[in-house]
Amino acid sequence: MKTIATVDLPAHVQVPSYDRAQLRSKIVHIGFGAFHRAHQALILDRVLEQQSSDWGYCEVNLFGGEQLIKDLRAQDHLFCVAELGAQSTDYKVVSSVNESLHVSLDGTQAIINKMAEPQVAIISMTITEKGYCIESGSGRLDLNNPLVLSDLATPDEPKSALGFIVAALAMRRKLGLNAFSVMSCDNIPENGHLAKAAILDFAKQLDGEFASWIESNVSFPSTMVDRIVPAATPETLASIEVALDVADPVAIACEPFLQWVIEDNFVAGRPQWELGGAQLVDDVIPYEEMKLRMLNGSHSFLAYLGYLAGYPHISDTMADQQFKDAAHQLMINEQATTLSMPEGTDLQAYARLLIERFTNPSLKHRTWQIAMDGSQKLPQRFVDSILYHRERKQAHPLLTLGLAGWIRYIGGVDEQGKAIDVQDPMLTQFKDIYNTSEDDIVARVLSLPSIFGNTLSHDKNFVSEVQNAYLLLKAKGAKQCVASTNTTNASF
Ligand code: NAI
Ligand code: CS2
Repeated sequence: MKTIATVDLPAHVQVPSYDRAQLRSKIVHIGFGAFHRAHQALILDRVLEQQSSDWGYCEVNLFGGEQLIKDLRAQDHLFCVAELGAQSTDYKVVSSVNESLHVSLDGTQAIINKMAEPQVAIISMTITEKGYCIESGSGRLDLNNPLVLSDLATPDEPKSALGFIVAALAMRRKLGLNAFSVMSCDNIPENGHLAKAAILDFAKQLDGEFASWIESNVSFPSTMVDRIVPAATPETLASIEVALDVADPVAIACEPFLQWVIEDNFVAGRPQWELGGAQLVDDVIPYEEMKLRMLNGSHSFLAYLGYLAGYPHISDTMADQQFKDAAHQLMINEQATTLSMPEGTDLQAYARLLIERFTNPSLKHRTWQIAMDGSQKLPQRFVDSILYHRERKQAHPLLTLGLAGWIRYIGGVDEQGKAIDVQDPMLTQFKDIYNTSEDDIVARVLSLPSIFGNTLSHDKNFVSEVQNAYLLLKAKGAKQCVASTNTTNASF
């Protein structure tokens, strides 16, 4: 069978020029999904183009993505990244992946053994927000999470990413090997601290002394990761096939923009990511907050209200001037104002760039995809900023409207009366609230402590503001509400 690895690709496709034989699996990455291919794997590839180095990836999938791993192996671990600009597309073959494992193809032990090999210096992760099994209210491990309960009962047969990491660290300690660094590349605030809390809480349940060993030997650098990478669709794969002249089922399309800010804190070395465009800094937190509130916060606002208004993609919401203005105002008036950034950061320019990125018509990023897992995303995207404003008695009408949009969305019925396919780990709780409430849906949703903490539900004015926005949404629909909540008439 012809694959990307066996054919001569057309001249407009950038192909690797370095010797792959030197690569070793020094980074084990958990979560070979859309994002990792177009971000960390591509950045390492850029580094390898500029410097002779043995840093390579072993990709691991624990949940789903089995066919993807089979396809990846069938094409010698090569795949194409297509960067879709508003006018033109660049195609690049990424070759920084050395090998791959899947729990159902290779078994649990093979993955633990790989992570315990002496050359492994970093375990990185893009496992989605819910992969960390954290209670967002407390930031601690959720000891009632079914995966955690199962892994603590049988630590040699882990299922969660945390369980695998802890089992591999136990094996390394037993073998007298050094530890590795654990690097989260997920969209969660202080992702390094959160990964550390989850892993230490998990290890403490097994053995306090082992947990202290982890604390002294493992580092957990935080990272801010950014590139819009929608899920691959048959249409994007078909157009990439035309450009490559061969099918590539592992190919992924994304926007041209890319950013990676990494806390420089690695116990066993790291690639020279700077050569691939990453920024290595001492403190990532301000960059994370900027991105989570301004980019992801407005993404979620557009996703819930855009979906309700009947817009399938983010670029469709941007073609509606009222949505575009509202997103910009949300960024500037209600998110940027909550941030403390290093001197010289230009948040106005950042917001302008975000609007331009969201507008890219080549990028078919579904509002439904971004709307997924809201219970895991809202705390860092909306709630932290809402708390900031309420402490200062400042108005936040767009955050309130976004939140009301989410509450309407999780009700599972759109403005045309059609069912919404709501995907969320808390779906059962949402359904229970909707099925057993009369007029108190909003109040009951706002009383979910794992999303909203314990103070907001006691703030009567806040609850009634969200209730009013929710009722208005029901009565008038998302388009009218977005238009009437725009606080200035200035068009962006
Ligand atoms: P995806 O759906 O393509 O891949 C998700 C990956 O997570 C899969 O490899 C799956 O095996 C793994 N996974 C899911 N649940 C898991 C669990 N409980 N434990 C372990 N692994 C689990 O999604 P995609 O686009 O790769 O995004 C993944 C994450 O990357 C996002 O949730 C976000 O935190 C981060 N990210 C994504 C961006 C994007 O635009 N797609 C941009 C910036 C960050
Ligand atoms: C999006 C993000 O799916 C979502 O929730 O908001 O994945 C977004 O595309 C990225 O964070 C951009 O870096």
